[in-house]
Amino acid sequence: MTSAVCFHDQHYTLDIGQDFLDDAIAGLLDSPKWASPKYFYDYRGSQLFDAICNQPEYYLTRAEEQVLADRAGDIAEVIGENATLIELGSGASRKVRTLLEAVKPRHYLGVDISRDFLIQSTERLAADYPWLDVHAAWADFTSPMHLPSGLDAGGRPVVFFPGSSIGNFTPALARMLLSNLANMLPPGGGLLIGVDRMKDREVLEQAYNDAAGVTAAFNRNLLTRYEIELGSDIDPDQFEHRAFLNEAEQRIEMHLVSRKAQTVALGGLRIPFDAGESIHTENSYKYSDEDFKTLAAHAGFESRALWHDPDRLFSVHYFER
Ligand code: AVI
Repeated sequence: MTSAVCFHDQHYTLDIGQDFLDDAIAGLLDSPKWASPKYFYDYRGSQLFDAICNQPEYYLTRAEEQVLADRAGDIAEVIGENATLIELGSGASRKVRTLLEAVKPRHYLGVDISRDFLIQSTERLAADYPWLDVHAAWADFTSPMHLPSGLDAGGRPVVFFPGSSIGNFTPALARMLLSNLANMLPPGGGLLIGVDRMKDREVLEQAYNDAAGVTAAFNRNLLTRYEIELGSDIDPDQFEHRAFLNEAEQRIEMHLVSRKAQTVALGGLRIPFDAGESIHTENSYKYSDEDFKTLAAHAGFESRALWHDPDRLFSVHYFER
């Protein structure tokens, strides 16, 4: 599937290349069972993720927003004038507003897998910042991308990858994704990236088990998509949300655990679950600053700046190719 959205008379296309049913079946036939977290983000999933960001336990968003607000001037200085800002996983495009106001780039390109959410949020940006050339690409940014022509303003192209979304990839895949970005950028191109830091188990586990149950709803929404979009008879309520720190792997793991022995229909197959059997739905890796710099260096990025919130919960790194 290919789709493009454009504002201000410019357009291009990117391949989304997703096959939801094949991926869902592959994950549920495997042992242990898994699901790809990229499928969290349909319209409802994106809304739920937005609601997670407002939960008191989910410190990541507030900490990153504080870094961006406190350091907007420093960030603008390292990026320079006439930049092109490419936001990956732009979602509600909230954090980027602080940056846009400080950096005043010439072009903005939002890239997201959630099409309608992307269109809405980039349309809002285009309306709110009439001086900005706004583009949107419905794309799975885990595939290699190229910089669309027409976005060259003589300034620096900078990828903005907020939210510690890089943590949702294994370190090996994260390195590959960063290498793809490095290949997409010209020498001197920038990468402004938010990375969650390793910390106490309690703080981390609370962030993924909010009292209001929003993260649980976000996790189960994946199964609602299997039900509605893939015609499965799976009942999301028969699966329990579980999120915990796997200290050895330095990651939070999210699972959906079957409340009973059951069989589920999907794509013409019948898939058995034992009581207590889990579907591993997400990893959220946490990094020390040095470990993340090393990972980025292996992908071809040099560290230029690093900022933290006052409680040092979260890091915003700036790298150049
Ligand atoms: C998008 N990503 C960085 C979030 C995270 O913290 O790993 C997704 C999320 N999963 C549960 N809560 C939030």
